[in-house]
Amino acid sequence: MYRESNGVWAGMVLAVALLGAAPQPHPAVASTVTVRLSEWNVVLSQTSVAAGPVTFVITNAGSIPHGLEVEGQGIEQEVETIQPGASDTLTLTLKPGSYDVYCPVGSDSHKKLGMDTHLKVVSATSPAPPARSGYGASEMGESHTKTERLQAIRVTGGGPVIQILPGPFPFPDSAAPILKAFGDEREGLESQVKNGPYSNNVVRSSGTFVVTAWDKGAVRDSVDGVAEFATQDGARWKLVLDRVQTKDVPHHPRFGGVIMGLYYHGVTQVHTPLVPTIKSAVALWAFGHLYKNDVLVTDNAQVHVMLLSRTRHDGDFALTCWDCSKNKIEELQLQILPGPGEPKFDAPGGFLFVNWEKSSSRTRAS
Ligand SMILES: [Cu+2]
Repeated sequence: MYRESNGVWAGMVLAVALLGAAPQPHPAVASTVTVRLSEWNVVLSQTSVAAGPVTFVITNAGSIPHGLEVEGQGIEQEVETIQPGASDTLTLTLKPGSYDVYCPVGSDSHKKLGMDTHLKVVSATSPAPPARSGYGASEMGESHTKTERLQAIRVTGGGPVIQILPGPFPFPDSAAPILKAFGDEREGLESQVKNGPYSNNVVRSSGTFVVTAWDKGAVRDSVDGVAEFATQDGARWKLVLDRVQTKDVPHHPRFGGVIMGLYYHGVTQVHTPLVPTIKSAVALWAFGHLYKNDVLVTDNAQVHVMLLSRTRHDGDFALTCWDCSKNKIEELQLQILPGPGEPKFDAPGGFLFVNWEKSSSRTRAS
């Protein structure tokens, strides 16, 4: 950053003076790291920086509020939540070592969705770090580290099976302030307040569902599973899962990949608030082959699978909580929508939504 050049130094003094800060005669000038926050990335202007004072110039380029925390070498510092389009700065004195730089919003749900990166701080006396490695380079390095995680979960649907029909969301007042932050997507979501898939309009059903998901990081996640169930009208449906959707579609309603251990929805501002706040053991979006009474409906059904903390009462299976994140993780949800550009299904609301209320799971490293 600092160069022994009178011209540059004079310019910096002038710039500092114009900003209203006292010009410093001696170069204890903080290094600057530019941070760009969005769904779901933290991108640094450089991946390493010299030890000493470091100023993070943080911009929220996303569409929901984010924050920034720097953690490592005994330091744990964060900024206040930054609104979309706004900026903030954070100046820290950093010793050599590795630091975790992430978004702490939503009890680390943003971090799990990918808002996590690392900064290396090198001794000021060692050779200077590359001035700028570029945005792309830092992102690529991160996705490589993520591919090292390998985990599998097998979920078996059990307990009462219910079909959820369209109806009003039972916690509209709780969802309203969160919906306000959804910008462009707000309108589409508001129609779901009156008549959406998270309703108390429930009928008993029957069926089986076994699904296995592999979290292999980046684009290699995979899924395998078959669901068979009957709907209210007596139709028999069969879904054969084909592949995980890996493309991230921020931030509602789909995300890419298999995600384990996520706290989201409701108050977290992660995905639609028209689902209570829950903790999920596994969540994913996938494509599948859908059959109705043994006749193929589509090879391109869009499928959401989630094993989550229980959201419904025994008995009437009404939604029981706006914050359900402390409940036992045993509700297996299967939502099926037509493929992009395809007609609605011949079912109430044009979608299929079935829960197995007391399901079980096994995880293993693979
Ligand atoms: Cu965030």
